[in-house]
Amino acid sequence: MTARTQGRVIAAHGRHYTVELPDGALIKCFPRGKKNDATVGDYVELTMQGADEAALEKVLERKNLLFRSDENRSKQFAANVDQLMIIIAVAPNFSDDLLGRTLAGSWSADITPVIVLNKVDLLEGLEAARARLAPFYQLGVQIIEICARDPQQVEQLILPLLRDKTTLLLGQSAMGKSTLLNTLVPLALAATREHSVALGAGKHTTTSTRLYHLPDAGGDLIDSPGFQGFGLLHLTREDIERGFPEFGPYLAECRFYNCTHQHEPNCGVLAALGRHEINAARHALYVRLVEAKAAHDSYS
Ligand SMILES: Nc1nc2c(ncn2[C@@H]2O[C@H](COP(=O)(O)OP(=O)(O)OP(=O)(O)O)[C@@H](O)[C@H]2O)c(=O)[nH]1
Ligand SMILES: [Mg+2]
Ligand SMILES: [Zn+2]
Repeated sequence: MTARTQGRVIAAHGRHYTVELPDGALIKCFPRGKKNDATVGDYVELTMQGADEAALEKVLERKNLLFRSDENRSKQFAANVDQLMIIIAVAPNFSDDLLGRTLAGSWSADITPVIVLNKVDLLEGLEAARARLAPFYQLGVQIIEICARDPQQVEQLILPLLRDKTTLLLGQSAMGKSTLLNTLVPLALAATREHSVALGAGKHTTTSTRLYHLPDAGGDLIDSPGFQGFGLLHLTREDIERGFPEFGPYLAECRFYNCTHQHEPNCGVLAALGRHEINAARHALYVRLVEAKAAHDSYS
């Protein structure tokens, strides 16, 4: 019997994976049998078949898995992530709804999110973008303003956060994820493109998720294709609640232990909402997520 080797998935390409061995060798890896649920960031067990190919035998236990699930599809973003960097930009416009969902997905998976506001050189839209971020400042989320093309800024403001961690870059198309990657890892040579050049909705410049090593810092960065939806149908109502940490201090004031904070009497969250201590748009997002989940469950 061939000895088993361990490695980490650095890229997934439909039917096969690229796995990196501890010595840095890159192995083309096919899943054994039909099961094909490894994702970028996974630690896996392989049996070598020749010098640079192997069978993927087993996905080792995950620390976490960031996931999205919409009505007709679900997608694993990445596994074993220490930190999520949500990239938004002064232009094109970012979606508050998607930003809120991404944060909720991150917190409910126990991954610390950081928001990066990119393209701050586009001064015209800067104040408006900052104003839209006000609720997220209030939540205490770390928000970093950068120009991803500027190596000095990136080195000072972003690099210190990345050391010895696996960081996932996530966000809508054209926000500058791959631009930031290229500034940090020049050898990545990732393609970047003006949004106006992209051929309408559904076109992303980056087409697959991939993990890169930072050249000097020790730490990994995962670049991913932009998304247009972030369904959270796989989360239970309790998981969704964990995606809204600002509810936390008020939960003890709810009369019912299984309060859903939507219509119940003596609800601490609704009371705080009434006093404007909880942001109305955030509570509305929570209700949308819980209602989508309930509708999905009752039809499946
Ligand atoms: N003005 C300005 N433009 C930037 C900045 N960072 C990135 N861009 C531009 O924004 C466009 C989109 O950048 P990408 O890095 O391709 O965006 P992305 O998030 O990787 O997009 P997808 O791969 O489609 O998800 C490119 O034309 C970049 O040159 C910045 O700091 N300022
Ligand atoms: Mg990209
Ligand atoms: Zn309540």
